This record gives sequence, structure tokens and C-alpha cells, in this order.
Amino acid sequence: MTGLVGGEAPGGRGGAATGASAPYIAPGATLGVIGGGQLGRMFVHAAQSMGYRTAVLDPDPLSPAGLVAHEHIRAAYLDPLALDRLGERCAAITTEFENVPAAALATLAQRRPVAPSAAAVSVCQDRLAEKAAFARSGVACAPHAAISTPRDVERAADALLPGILKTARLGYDGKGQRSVADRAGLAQAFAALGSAPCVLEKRLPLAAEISVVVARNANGEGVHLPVQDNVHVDGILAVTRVPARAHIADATQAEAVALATTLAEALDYVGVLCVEFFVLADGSLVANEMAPRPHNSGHYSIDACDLSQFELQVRAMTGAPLFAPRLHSPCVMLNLLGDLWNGATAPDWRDVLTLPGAHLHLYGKEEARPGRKMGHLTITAASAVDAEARAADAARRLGLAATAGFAATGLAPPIGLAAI
Ligand code: AIR
Repeated sequence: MTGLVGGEAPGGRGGAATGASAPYIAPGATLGVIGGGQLGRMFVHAAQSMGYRTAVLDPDPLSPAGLVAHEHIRAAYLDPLALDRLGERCAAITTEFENVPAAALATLAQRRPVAPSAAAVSVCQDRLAEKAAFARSGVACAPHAAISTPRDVERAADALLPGILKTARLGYDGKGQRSVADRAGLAQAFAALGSAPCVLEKRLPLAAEISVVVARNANGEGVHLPVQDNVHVDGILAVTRVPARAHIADATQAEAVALATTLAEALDYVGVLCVEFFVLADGSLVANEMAPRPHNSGHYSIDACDLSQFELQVRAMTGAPLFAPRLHSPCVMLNLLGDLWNGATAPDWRDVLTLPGAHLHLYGKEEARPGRKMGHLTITAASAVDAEARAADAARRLGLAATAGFAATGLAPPIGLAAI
């Protein structure tokens, strides 16, 4: 199950689907996505390569997905005319961003298949609802408390400190999060987050962070990508390795897949769902959060698997057969954040493009801001050792290895090259 392949979800009726009862939407139809960021852009690429027309709803005239779709509806997510037009145009609709209101999906669902459902998305959009869903499925998560008022700040249990204060809604890529050491810090962080409803989570000693991307269709058939081994720097994903490194036991990975599958089934989920887990020192798993869409940690699947998370998103929403993705090349994915840009000037990519197995993905974002995801680089190789060495080389060539916090990724300078 683990190692080089993904698989059929345990307990699911996965693998090649036969006798599917949900309607199949054939190529030629238009598929819609609400949200026009990089995840929407990679969905559009996958849908187009499979012969679908595409429509994107996003207010930003320069949204990465809007720029490449057949049609870009430039309007607010809840604009009734825009939703009407999307519903009229599209045979099925999906989403790509937690900021897309679930109500927009609910409106469209009156008319067209929407995957994932508004109900599933709304659970994933609210950290408290998400933790309640974990609890209902018997999935452990970090000790936590709701913090909505100054009184909650005073009353929070000492045992939750030091902790991390996270806004209950709308946080992504490290946004809406503050590390807090003590109660005074908690009060400051709550004020800094605009006194919005928050969740205080106890800071746990992590041995590793992993994630599982599952895909499930309307017939209840599920598959998953191989488990991702992730390293975050400053709350933003920096590096994903697949296969996971040796300190993440096969049994731990198998358990993560089983838990992610249980959650997808409990939500009666249709589409692509990513569940992030903390691995504690004793190998036990604690669920961190769920994303109701493809995930940054699954981007490697475009270049390293025979079925990508974006193609899975298309297949799940169109009722096409699902098969278990197979990792054909060990890989390391490096995120390319706006910090690498010098003002409006991008790095000179030529140096990194000389590396065999380097797959560069740039999202076409106009403005490079620190911490903003501008692209990613996946290095595929014949062995995990080679992928690791070449990724370290790529990080050095890009100047990534010299950035603050990069040492935490564990990517060592390649043998034979001067220490970074
Ligand atoms: N995204 C969604 N949740 C987490 C992330 N990273 C993607 C989506 C969204 C885009 O990031 O594709 O549309 C927003 O990126 P930005 O840089 O414009 O904030």
C-alpha cells in the first residue's frame, strides 16, 4: 500500500469502476470551478487535457485559473447572476479555495451536480466543525478550545499553552495563525486576529507531518495517493517527499490512509479531500486539518504518478472510473514562494531547468509577495536518494537553501558540492 504506490481506499469499492450508477459526464461538456487560484488552474489544465471545456468564477481579472479557462466569469462568488451563468454553462461544478462560501455551492447544487457538496465544504471551512467531524469518526486531534471572547482567553486551560491560535474560518497558507507562549501572548494574538472566532490548539511535539489525498466518487468508490511526507516552514508547506522517509513507519502511513478514508466516507464526500496529520514521537497520529480540494502536498502527483490529484478531481466529479494512482518516480517537491522573487523579477530558471527530472510549475501570478505561493518544482528521479540530492542541488541553485528556516526541511547539500 505504502511506498511506491497509492491504492484503493480500505473498505471502499475502489479500483476500476464497473456498473457505475451515477451519471457520467463525457468530455465535451463544460466543467466549472469556483475560485481561480493555482489549484483551479491545475484543475483546468487537467480537465482540458481530458477534453472538457472549463469555466472559472473568480472576481480577480488576473486569476491564474481565469487566465487559462475557456470562460472566466469575473464576479464575486455569491453574485446571483454569475452563479446563474455558471449553472447554465456547466454540467458539474467544483471548488478550489476555502474562501469560496459554501452557500455558492449550495445555490448551484439546486441545478447541477456539485462536488464536493456544500455540506462537506462547510465542515472543512470551520475548524470547530472540522474537529467535531474528527471526533464523530473517532479520529484524534490536538487538545483545543474555542476562543471567541476575552472571557474565553481568561478561561482557557493552562494545559493548552504553549499553543497556536488559529482563526476558525478563512485561514490558509499560515494566514490567520499565531504562536502563543502564555496567556498574555494569547490575549495579544486574539486581538491581533481581530477578535474573530478562533481555536486555541495545544502545541504538540511533532516527529513528522504527513498528508493523505483521497478521491471518492458518487458511487462511493475511493482511491488515494501515496502518503506525503511534508515539512512546513513558518506555517507554509516548504517540501513534500514521496515516498515518505524511513522514520515514518509503513503502519503509520496505512493508518493515516484508513483514517482519511473513514473521514471521506463519514462526510459522504465526492471529490478530492486532503487530510493532514501530525505524527507524534510514539508513532500515533493526530489529525490537523482537512482541505475539501486538491492540496499543495499532492502537486507531486502531476509529474511522479500515473494519475494526478487534478485528474482525480475531474474523474470524481464526472463519474468517470477511478483507479489507484501509482508513483512511477520517487520525488521531492519544493514550493516556490514570492520570497524568491526580487521585486517583480523572477529567479533565472535556466539554472534549475538543467537538472534532469526537474518539472517547473509557475502559476502566472502577477504579484510576488513574501509567503505567496508562486509555483512549485518537482524533482523526479530513479531513486529517492537521487531525488533528494537533486532537490538539494535545485534548492541551492534557486537560493532557496539560503532562506531562513530552510534547514528544517532536512534537504542536505548534495555530496561533492560546497556546503551551503
Ligand atoms: N489555496 C487554497 N487554499 C490554500 C491555497 N494555497 C490556493 C487556491 C487559491 C489560491 O491558493 O488555489 O485560489 C490563493 O492564492 P493567493 O496567492 O492569491 O492568496
